[in-house]
Amino acid sequence: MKALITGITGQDGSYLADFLLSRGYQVFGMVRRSSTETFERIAHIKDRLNLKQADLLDQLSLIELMEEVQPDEIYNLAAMSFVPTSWTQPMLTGEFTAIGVTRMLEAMRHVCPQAKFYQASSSEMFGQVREVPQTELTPFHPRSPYGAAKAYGHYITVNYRESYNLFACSGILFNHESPRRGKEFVTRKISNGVARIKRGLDHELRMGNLDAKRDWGFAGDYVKAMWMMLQQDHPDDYLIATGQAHSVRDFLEQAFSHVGLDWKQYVVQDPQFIRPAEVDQLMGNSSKARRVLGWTPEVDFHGLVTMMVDSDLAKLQTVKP
Ligand code: NDP
Ligand code: GDR
Repeated sequence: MKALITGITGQDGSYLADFLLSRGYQVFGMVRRSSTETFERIAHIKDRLNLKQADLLDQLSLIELMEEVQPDEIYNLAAMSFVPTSWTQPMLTGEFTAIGVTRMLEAMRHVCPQAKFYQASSSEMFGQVREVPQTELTPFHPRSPYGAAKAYGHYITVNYRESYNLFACSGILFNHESPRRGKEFVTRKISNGVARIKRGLDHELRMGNLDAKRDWGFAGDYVKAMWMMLQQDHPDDYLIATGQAHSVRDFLEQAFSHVGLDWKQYVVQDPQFIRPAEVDQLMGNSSKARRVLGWTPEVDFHGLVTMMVDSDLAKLQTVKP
């Protein structure tokens, strides 16, 4: 089986590549050209991957990529994924995160319509939530250009499935984290900040809204759900979440206490990290995925926090203040 992953250099792409290689897949990764390589997360498997250059902004590059690879499964994970940047670069976010999905679907429709397609949709589409917990049927109310772009990507995936009979699935994934998470996202910012303070490299951690609540899971568990969706007889949409919500404050408390520190002595609130519009709380009901796919998360909130802090502490072991 041949799988094509866009966004293979990102957090999810790297875990998905690990998972698919372990199942005997031939894994092709789409990477965009840059002056320096961004292969840190896939360095351990790079020799086993087939990396190909193409870009979500360039339709012909996607068509040629699919002609060359002829994939059985396509996982479209590439996107501009950091919510704050979507306010400063809303047009680019729309091009990557929204129209990029249509470019992928068009390439697949023309070159390999029998392939199976996974779209990385997001709980950010729920935004100002209409009900708690959210399900596949909860109406969307995005609160950022990123959330709006993802809502477009979700609907165009459903639309291509219904219009052209493609095997196209949309996974509505809630926040998922890991030691490979980018350092600007709140969980990794905290785990890295705690490790730096513990090692004497920093004395404070500057944060935004501590009241926001998220349903945080482990990325390694969530990439399995992506694959499971494509193994079904029929394409459909699934919500993936733990069903537990915690505040940013809870995350801080657990992360600092794991290394024997009191978070209140180090955290400073900084208005530069407050967003123009906030998503106050997200919590998902993933009973459809649990029932139909047989998916369950294996890492809980405490396990996730300690995994991330321990990993960052280990990375800084030899760094001197
Ligand atoms: P990351 O930000 O870690 O990775 C994004 C990837 O997209 C990188 O490989 C990046 O490449 C690539 N990329 C961005 N723009 C382009 C482009 N124009 N052409 C080709 N590649 C591009 O994201 P995650 O791994 O965390 O998330 C994966 C997907 O899932 C994203 O679509 C995200 O929006 C979505 N999602 C994530 C959730 C989460 O909690 N992590 C939850 C719900 C949805 P490069 O290395 O070159 O920058
Ligand atoms: P999110 O993730 O916006 O949910 O999108 P992020 O970790 O950036 O923010 C989560 C919440 O924490 C609050 N917060 C801070 N956030 C950051 N980044 N930095 C801070 O200092 C800070 N202080 C408080 C935020 O206001 C927010 O409420 C992630 C991305 O992976 C998306 O691509 C994905 O679709 C969604 O998760 C589901």
